[in-house]
Amino acid sequence: MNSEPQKSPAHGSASVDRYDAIIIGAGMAGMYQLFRLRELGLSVRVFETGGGVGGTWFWNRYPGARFDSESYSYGYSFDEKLLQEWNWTEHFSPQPETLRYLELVADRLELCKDIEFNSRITTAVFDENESVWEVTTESGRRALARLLISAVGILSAPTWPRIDGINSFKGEAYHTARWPHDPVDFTGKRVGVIGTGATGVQVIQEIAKTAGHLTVFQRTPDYCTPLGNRPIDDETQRRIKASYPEIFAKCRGSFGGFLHESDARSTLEVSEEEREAFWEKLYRDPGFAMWLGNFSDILFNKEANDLVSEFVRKKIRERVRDPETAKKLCPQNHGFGTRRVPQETAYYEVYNQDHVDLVDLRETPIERITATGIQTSRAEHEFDIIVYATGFDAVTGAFDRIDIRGRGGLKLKDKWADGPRTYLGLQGVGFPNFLTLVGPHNAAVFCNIPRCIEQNVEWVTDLARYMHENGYTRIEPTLAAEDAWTQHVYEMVNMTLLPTADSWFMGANGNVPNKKRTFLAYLGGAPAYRARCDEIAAKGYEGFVLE
Ligand code: NA7
Repeated sequence: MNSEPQKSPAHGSASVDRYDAIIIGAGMAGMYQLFRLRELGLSVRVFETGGGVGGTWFWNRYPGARFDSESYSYGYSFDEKLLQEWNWTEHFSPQPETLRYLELVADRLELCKDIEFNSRITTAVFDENESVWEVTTESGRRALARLLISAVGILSAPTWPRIDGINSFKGEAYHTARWPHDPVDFTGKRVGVIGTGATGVQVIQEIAKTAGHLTVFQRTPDYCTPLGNRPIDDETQRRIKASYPEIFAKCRGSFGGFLHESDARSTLEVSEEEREAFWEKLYRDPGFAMWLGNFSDILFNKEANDLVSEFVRKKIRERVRDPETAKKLCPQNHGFGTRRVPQETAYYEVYNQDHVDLVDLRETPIERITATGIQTSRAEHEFDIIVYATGFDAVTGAFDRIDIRGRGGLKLKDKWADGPRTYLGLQGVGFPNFLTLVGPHNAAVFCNIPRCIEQNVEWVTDLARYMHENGYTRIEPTLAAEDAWTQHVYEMVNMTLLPTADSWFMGANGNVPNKKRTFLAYLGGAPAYRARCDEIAAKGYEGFVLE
C-alpha cells in the first residue's frame, strides 16, 4: 500500500492519478471511511458533489431542519476526546449546529486535503484486466483505484414533482434538499409548501411563524408525533458526557441503533387502560419513543397496528380545532409506523392559525404550476414563494445518477431495475471491488444512521486490511450469496406491515418514472446484521470470492 497517489500512464494518453481507494461522497460515511482507510496507510481520494463536507447536513439547510435522533446518540463514537469537547446544545440538534460539528471533525482529522469538492462523479467503469475502477467527474477529471466505495447517502437525490408548468412559476421556488446558503425571508409573504413528510413537517412549522399566508398542499397525511426537543442544560451536559459508553452500548443493542427499544409485550395482551396509559407516556416521551419504543407487535399485527393508529389519530383530532381540517390530517390509507414517522413541535397547532390553509390533494389535485402560483382542480392559489418538500429518489437514486459499469459492461442501473440485489447491502455480483456503504438492503438504511455507518465502515476497513495482508486484489460475492441475502431481505420485510404503505422505504413516491415498488432497506435489525457481517468476516469472508 502506498499513501501517495501514483500516476498511471496505462489508461489513455494523459496520465491518471491512481489511488488505493476512491470514495464517492463526503457525508458522515465518506468522512469516516476516509479516516479509517488512511489510518491503514492507503492512498484515498474522496469526490464530493457539494462545496463542503456533511452530505445530508450540507444540503438540507431549510429552516427547521434538525435531528430526529437524540443528538448525543448521533455523533461519531470513535473519538473520546471529541465526545468530551463537543457540546450539543439541544436534545435534537438543528442543522447549522450539526454542520458545524461535521466541519470540526473534518478539521481535526484533516480530511479536506483528500477530498475534491464540487466534483460530481459521472461514470465509474471497472477494468477487468487490471481489476481497478476508473472514475470520471463532470469536469472530465479521471482517477483510478483498486477499491471503489460509495458513500452517496440514501436520501440525497431530490425529486421534484412531475407537475405541468413546474418551470413557469415566476416567484421564488426551492426544494428543501437544495436550499440556498443565504437565508430565505418569508416575512409577510404568500407561501405554498408541497409535501408533508418528515421534511415538510419541519419546514411548515418554521415558515408558519413569519409567512403572511401559508398554504400546505398535502397528498398523504402522516402520523406525526411530538419531538420533545429542549435545550441541554449544564447538568444534563455533564451527565451525557459521563455516560457516552452506556449511550452507545444501548444504541448498539437496539434494533435500529436508537436509544429507543421496543417493549416485549404485545399490544393485545395488556388491558385497555394499561395500553392507553403506556401510549400517553410514549406520546409525551421525546424522539421516536412512540414509533420504536412501542409494543413489539405494532408493525407486525394489523389489529395491534389499528389500535395504535387510532390512538394517534385521536391525538390529532384533540389538537386541531377545526374538525374538517383534523379529518384531513388523519391518515386513513396506511397504519402508524409503516412509513417514517415525522417528528413535530406544535405542527398540528399550525393549522389552528388563521393565516394557514390546508389543501387536500386527494380531493383537489394540483393541475399545474402557473406563473403566479398553483392551480388545483378547485382554485388558483397565488404565491410569492413555493417550497417543494417532495422527497427523494430514495436509496438507489444516487447510484442511478452515476453511470456505474461492472464486469462485461454491466450497468448497475440495469442490474437493479427490478429492485436491488446485493450481498449484505454491501456488494453486488458483477461489481468487483465496489462496496456500498449504507447501500440498498443494508441495515443502515433503517437505522440511527451514524451508528450503522460506523459498523459498515469498520467492516469495510477490516476487509481492506485482510485483502492487503493476504495479497488479494479482487473481491466479489457469489451469486448464491446474493440470492440468499436478497431473499432474506424480502422474507424479513414481508413479516411486517411496511409493504402495505407507499413510502420511500418502498421506493414509492410517484416522482421517479419506472421506479420499481420494492423494499429498499433491511429489517432484520442492526444487531443481527452486525453479527452476520462479523460471522462472515470471521469465516474468511464467506459468500465472497477473493482472488
Ligand atoms: P418523503 O418522506 O418522501 O415525503 C415527501 C412528501 O412530498 C410526501 O408528503 C409526499 O406525498 C409529497 N409529495 C411527493 N411528490 C408529490 C407530488 N407530486 N405531489 C404532491 N405531494 C408530493 O420525503 P421527506 O423529505 O419529507 O423525508 C425524507 C426523509 O428525510 C425522512 O424520512 C427522514 O428520514 C429524513 P406522499 O406521501 O407521497 O403522498
